[in-house]
This record gives sequence, structure tokens and C-alpha cells, in this order.
Amino acid sequence: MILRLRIAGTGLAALLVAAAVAAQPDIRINQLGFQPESSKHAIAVDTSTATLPWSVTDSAGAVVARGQTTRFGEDAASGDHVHAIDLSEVTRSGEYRLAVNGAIGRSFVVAPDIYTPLARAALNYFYQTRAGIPIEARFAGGALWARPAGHPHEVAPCFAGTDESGTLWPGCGGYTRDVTGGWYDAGDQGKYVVNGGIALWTLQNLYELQRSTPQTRRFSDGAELVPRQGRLDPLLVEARWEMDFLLAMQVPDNMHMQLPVGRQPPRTKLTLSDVDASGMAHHKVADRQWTPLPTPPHKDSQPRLLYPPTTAATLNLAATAAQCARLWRPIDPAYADLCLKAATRAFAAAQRNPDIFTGDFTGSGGYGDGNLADEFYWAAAELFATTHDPKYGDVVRQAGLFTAAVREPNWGSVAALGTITLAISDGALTLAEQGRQRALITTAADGFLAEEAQSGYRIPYATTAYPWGSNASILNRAMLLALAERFASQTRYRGGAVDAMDYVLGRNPLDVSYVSGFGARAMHNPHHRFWAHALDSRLPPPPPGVLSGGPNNTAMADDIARTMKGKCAAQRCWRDEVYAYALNEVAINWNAPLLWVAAYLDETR
Ligand code: 9MR
Ligand code: 9MR
Repeated sequence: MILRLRIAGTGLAALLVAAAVAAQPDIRINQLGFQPESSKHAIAVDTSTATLPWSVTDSAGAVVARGQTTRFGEDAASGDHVHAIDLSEVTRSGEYRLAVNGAIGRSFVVAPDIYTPLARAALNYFYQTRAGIPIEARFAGGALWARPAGHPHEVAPCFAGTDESGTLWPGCGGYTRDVTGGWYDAGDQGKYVVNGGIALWTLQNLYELQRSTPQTRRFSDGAELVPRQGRLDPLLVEARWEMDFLLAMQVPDNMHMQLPVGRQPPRTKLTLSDVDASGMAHHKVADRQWTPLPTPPHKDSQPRLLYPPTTAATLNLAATAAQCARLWRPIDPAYADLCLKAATRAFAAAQRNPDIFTGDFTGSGGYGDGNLADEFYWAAAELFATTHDPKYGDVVRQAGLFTAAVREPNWGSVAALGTITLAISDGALTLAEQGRQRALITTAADGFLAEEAQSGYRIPYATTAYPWGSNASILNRAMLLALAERFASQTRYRGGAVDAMDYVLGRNPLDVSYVSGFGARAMHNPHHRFWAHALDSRLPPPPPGVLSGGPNNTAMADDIARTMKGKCAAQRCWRDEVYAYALNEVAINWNAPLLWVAAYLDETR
């Protein structure tokens, strides 16, 4: 059946042939294709214990490469019995087909610019998830995705009342903040400083790397991609949209609030005390209650509330604002000053209040993080890289994370972000220390490549415990692999980053591209309150370039995931369904590494 679909269009004769050939292998390959110089790998799913013949034909039907598969065998992460195929010798641009043991796969492309449109579309996601501004057809890729501004005048008061654990929050009197703007987090319309932080860092880091490599192809080479771009790089303009929002989340001076100090048992009524909250950042601004699907942003009728400041949010602000100051210094010194002032105030506030955690509120994501050692390290690293002030250098050098093994970052585990910044920043650390930060990254990359050897689908991620947003974990590993290539000039690292991208774009057991609009079988029903065509035909499908969170077999929280629990191999715990928020939501912290890796591969080809 699968085979028949693949060769549909080639005529009845082919169908008859198909019927006669038994147990053909299934072919899994990056549905976007490959860059000419890149390593190129495909996977065949076949129970055969013997190797299988494969061949690649060009568009004229000539065989340009052939060989035998390498049997991997049973793969726990996918539940498949797989064979690997190395097509790397195909280096000429063109359109090809891979046949394994006589079964012909879909055509694939070899071309230098396969990642150019993906990088642009992945950046455009951030424009399309903007709050507080109308989304215009000309920037959004068509009238389909245009919408009026969501939450255009977001002047929010503090949450007051009892939370889910019985904690009674007094609110902040008449205090409000204008927090219009920023990016919506995901399928929901919450705006979270924890998570906004890592997403913004990733865009700013990509810009910082591009700036230091003058020969790279930048987003600014092309057309106007975002409003008010002017002569600026659209990547930096987009990042500033979020930076402005994070700055607005900072508490003004001389503000006291009732906050929970110190670690208190989770999901219990918290004891609050009077805290000088000046310079801290509110954890989030979000709806009081969860809105139903669909709810386009401009139709949200829930009250929008500021939630109490947390140390984690404050450090996310400190880190990204310090990074902002570095990037804007030569372009807009006044803005750089503003960012630096916010960053130093935030860091001082976090040192004064090092252990203020979030409460338990419904209506929006939690983003609760009980370990802030990594946030302190990250923020100090960014401030040190920007200011070279030894007081931040001391915090960095005294942190255990300064010498600890690097792991791929996620919203709650951000040490790698500090390490990356220290590794690429000249003049803060000594050269020897900077070299050691780079070595931590290449060592992590070596570990990912070692895991690749354990992975049936040849990805730098060998676990069988897939977290919520696993695609971003894999792409964040690809980011570290790409940095390792940059530091050590070894193509095997780049190969690992390509393998991660290959997986996300189709070389996976489900034969699916997890990026909307890219690939023959792309995700199209994300958990999203506006791109909800599946629920209301007047609403659009996702625009191209949006990454699904991906397989998740550890936190199967939604009703669809729950029915699959215990019944799917890790890489198969996924559905392209709108209500599957634990499997198929989209989010700024996930699209950010997609953008980073696509842009890197595109720029360095
Ligand atoms: O739609 C929400 C999604 O954006 C969040 O990621 C997810 C987890 O916080 O929660 C979703 O909302 C659901 C809520 O948690 C429980 N009731 C049903 C909500 C809508 O599906
Ligand atoms: O990415 C988050 C994941 O690590 C958590 O396990 C999960 C449940 O708390 O929440 C995820 O983040 C969601 C957030 O809470 C609300 N907006 C959508 C995010 C992605 O699903």
C-alpha cells in the first residue's frame, strides 16, 4: 500500500510490479534534500538480516550511485529494524530517487540553497506570533495569515486571589504595567519571561555569530522581512520586538510585594513575605483561565494578568538584556545603555532575592524551575561578556557550571547558553579559559556523535525517553554540534547537525516532516489557537516553517497522548492532531533552534 502510494502516477504497469514484489523496505530520508557538499544518509526499514542493494538514479534515469545497506538491526527508540544507506557520494545538484532492494522512494533534491527558504520561514514564525501589532499579509506570506493585533493595549494588573494551591495573593494595589508586544509563547497566548529568554537568546546568538563572520549570507541580504526593518538586519529587529517586551516586565524601583521566599513544598499553600521587588521581572503575563481552541488572539476575552516576579524570570531578563547591550552598542548606543541598565538592575535584584519561585496558577503555562544555579551562571556570563567587569567574572569562575559538562539547553536548563557566550566572546575570559569553554562544547558534541552510533535513525540523541518538545532537544544538540564545527573545523560535527535536521525533516519512523510547509509529508494540524484550520475552515493552517514539539513518551499530558501511553516506541509517540498539545504544539523556544540550525547550515555551506 505504502509502495503503491509512492509510485502513484507512474502507471498501472508499476502497480502490477508493486503487487508482485513482497516485503519491500520503507525509505526514510530528509524530505527537503541535501546540500551538495553535505553528508547524506537515508534509512531503510526492513526486517532483512542480510544487507540490501540500493541505487540512486538521476532525473534522466541513469544510476549515479549504488551500494549495499549497512544493517543496524533493532532500534529501541523507533521500534524498527533498520538499515543505513550512505549517499554522500552524490554531490551534483539535481533531482534523484533512491531505490532499496527494488522499491523506489520519493524523489529528493540536492541543491546548495535547500535551507534558505527554511531559515527565512523559521524566522517569520516569530513575526507571525507577535502580540500587540497587526499581522500584515505582506510580511506573513499572504492574506490567509493576516490578523488584527492581539492584545494591542496590554496594560495588566497583578493577579489577585487564590491560586491552585490555596495561596492567597494580595495583588499589587493599583499598580499596572504596559506590557504590550512580545511574542506569544506557543499555541496559547501567554507571554512568559522564562522561555521568552531562551528563545530571544537563540536569535540574538545567531545574530552575534553572523556578525562575527562577515562573509556569511545574512537575512539582511534579501527583501524587507519585518516591519520597520530599515537598514537593519531583520533578525535583530525581530529579536528587539521580544527584548522590548522583556524590558517592560521589569518591576520599577521602590516596589514592595508579597512574595514566597525560599523553597517551599510544591503544590502547597505558600507563605508570603514582604520583598523589595525592584528590578525583578514578572514571571508572565497571561490569561486568567485557559481559552478554548480556537481563540484567535484578537478574540481573547479573558482578563490578562501579570503574575508575581520570580528569580528565574529576573535572570532571564538579566541575561538577554546583557546580550542586547553587546549587540546594539555599535548600532543604537542609547538602546544598548537601556538594556545594560536593565540587565545590571535585574542581576542585582536576583542576588538580593535569589530564591523566589512561581506559584501555581491555571490559565497559562507554569514554567516553574526549582534550580536556578544555571540561570545565575548564564546571566553572569552574559554580563561578563558584555562588561568585562570582574565582579561578574568572579561569579562565573566560582560557579560549578564553569567547568561542568555541557548539556543541550532547554527553558529550564540554560547553563549551555552561558558557556556558548563565553566561548565566542573575546576579551572577557583569558584565552586559556575561553579555550576550555570551547573544549566543553566540542566534548559535548563528541558525546552526541557517540550517541549517534547507538541510534538506528542515526541521530545525535540515543535516549528512549523523549521529553515534551523533543525536536527542540535534538536541534539544540545540533546547535552545539555546529558550534563544535566552528571551533574545531571538523566536518564530522557538521554531519551530526545535518543528521539532526534530516530526522526533523523526514528521516524518522513516521516518515513525517515536523516542519509545516516543508517536505512531502509535513505537519499541518498543530495545537494552536489561530492556525486552527482543522477546527474552523475560516482559520488558516500553520504558515510554512513552524516546528512541532515532536514525539513525547515521558509527559503524555493531553488526552490523545494519554491513549498512546505505553503503546508507542519513543519516536512514534506523536500525532498530527490539533488537541495533542503534549505532542504537537509549537513554541518560540522550539522554533528558535530550528531557525539557528537552518541559518547556520545555509550560511556555511
Ligand atoms: O492549550 C494549552 C497549551 O497551550 C499548553 O501548552 C498546555 C500545557 O500547559 O495546556 C493547554 O491547555 C489545556 C489545559 O492545560 C488543560 N485543559 C485543556 C486545555 C486546552 O487543551
Ligand atoms: O515546554 C514545556 C514543557 O517542558 C513542560 O513540560 C510543559 C508542561 O509544563 O510545558 C511546556 O511549555 C508549554 C507552556 O507551559 C505553555 N505554552 C506552550 C508550551 C509548549 O507546550
